[in-house]
Amino acid sequence: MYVFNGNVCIRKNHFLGGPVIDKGGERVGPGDNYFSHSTNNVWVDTNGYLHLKIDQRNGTYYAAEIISQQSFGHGRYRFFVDGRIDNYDENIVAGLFTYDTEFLDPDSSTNEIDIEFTKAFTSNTNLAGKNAVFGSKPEVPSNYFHLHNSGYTLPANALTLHSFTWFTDKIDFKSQKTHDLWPAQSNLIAEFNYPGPHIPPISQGTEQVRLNLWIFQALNTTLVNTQNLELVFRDFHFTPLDDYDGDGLFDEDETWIYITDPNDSDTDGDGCNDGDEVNSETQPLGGKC
Ligand SMILES: [Ca+2]
Ligand SMILES: [Ca+2]
Ligand SMILES: [Ca+2]
Ligand SMILES: [Ca+2]
Repeated sequence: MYVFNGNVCIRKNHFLGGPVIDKGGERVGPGDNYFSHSTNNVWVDTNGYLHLKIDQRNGTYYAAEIISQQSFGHGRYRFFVDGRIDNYDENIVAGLFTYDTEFLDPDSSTNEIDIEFTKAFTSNTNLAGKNAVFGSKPEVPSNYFHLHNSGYTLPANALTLHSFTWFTDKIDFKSQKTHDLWPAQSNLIAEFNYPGPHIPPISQGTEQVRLNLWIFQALNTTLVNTQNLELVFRDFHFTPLDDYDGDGLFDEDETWIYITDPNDSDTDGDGCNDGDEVNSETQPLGGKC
């Protein structure tokens, strides 16, 4: 069911099982930042939480990025955030995303699926006054970043959980308060079910998860609010889209949403399978068929 990459890999001091990026000491994208793998910028604390921090040394800001070793593919990605994103400087950007290194040609796109926290994307008037947005950047059309909603606002709340579920033909995004896997509806912050067409394909299994914290247009930007330059991830989960009993409902959804048996395609034994009963709004746990 779950693959707790965070828990397994934190012991090796490599959250997400991957190396910390050192982008070579030159200003690079995103945002023409210097990225550093110094422990001033990226570290895992004694609780096993990953810290990303923009750090100023000798008058220069250094941004942080980490990349997963594993390519996960289709499935549900959950990011357990601990941080007051609402009080960041307006030019800070945090990214939680997949990125495909097969498409590193700068003229090509990178097949991203993104959740981004920032107040900096003011050129898009739909995002004015917001501090978060769901999006993706498909291979075609090249360099086209598709913002999938009008942005949303993360509240003055430290613990938030953000997820996207990547299917062949859609992406479901969600942000919520609390770290409950299945929270009360009142804790939902934003949700967007994107039907395409800009869905990144699975290419060669080369896409990986990246987490970063950087400065928008860093070459020309001075941070005004330097009180909060950090983002903490308590955990990361990836859940593959398994349907063990072939009834059209994912194992995880059967266990937590529908309370049906993920190992039995017809939980109530009435001759109609669980997926059909959920879709036709009959009762998979009894009653009508
Ligand atoms: Ca199933
Ligand atoms: Ca079932
Ligand atoms: Ca049934
Ligand atoms: Ca039934």
